[in-house]
Amino acid sequence: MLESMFRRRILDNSFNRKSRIVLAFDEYGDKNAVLNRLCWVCEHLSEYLACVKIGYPTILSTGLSELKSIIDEFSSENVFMADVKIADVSHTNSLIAKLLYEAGFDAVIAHGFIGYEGGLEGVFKEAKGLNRGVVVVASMSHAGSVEFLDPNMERIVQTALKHHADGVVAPATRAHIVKRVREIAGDSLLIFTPGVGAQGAEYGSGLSAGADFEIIGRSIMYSPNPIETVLEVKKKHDGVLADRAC
Ligand code: NUP
Repeated sequence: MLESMFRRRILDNSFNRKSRIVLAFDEYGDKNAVLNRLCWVCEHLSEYLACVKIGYPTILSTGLSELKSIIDEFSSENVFMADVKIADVSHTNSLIAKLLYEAGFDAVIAHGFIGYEGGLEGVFKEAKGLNRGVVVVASMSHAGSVEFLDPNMERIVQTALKHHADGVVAPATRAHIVKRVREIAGDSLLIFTPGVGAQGAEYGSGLSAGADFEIIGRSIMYSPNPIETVLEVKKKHDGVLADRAC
């Protein structure tokens, strides 16, 4: 199986910038203000980031075509992931993924609970055709994830493995889940862990549990000094990675 362009690009960025941070960009509201803020991130913060993850609040505020122009401007240096947690039937999923990939996103996040046949299938086919990435949600960082997602987490990870997803999302807020995902997936899947900072888990807790990346949004974006906060997070990460290497 060929390494997808997304996997190669995010790992290169991570290595070159010594960063395990995926910035969650969820700014919303006035279109121009949001686009300007994204430009600011790309110009001033991205040298410390492995990837910029853009979510619904931003996409719905700016529209895809205006977002595309920013992604085009900064894509040679940056990796962009669309967090729209695709969860429809295959045909619709395929259209959503196609539009996002055409807008320049390197990867999309899709929900794993929908299953492959007639569901995730459309996302994977689109990704394969364009050599882009797919990251599957296996478990979530909020408490309610234990109701329906967590009992099926292992099967979702198996599906992600079987269909050569690039990675999975698992919660930094529940380290045992991240550890279990790593046991099942080995190095075949990248593990992205949200929940650190604003949602309460400590910086470094996802990496300590075995993740590759921590997804961090508000605690950086709403910090009075985002660059300082990013450097603080990186320092924490360096400590955890040094411990992990022992
Ligand atoms: O389980 C998940 N939890 C979560 O918070 C899966 C996600 N994709 N996210 C996203 O991660 C969420 O939508 C937001 O974009 C980011 C976390 O941001 P913050 O809580 O650090 O601000």
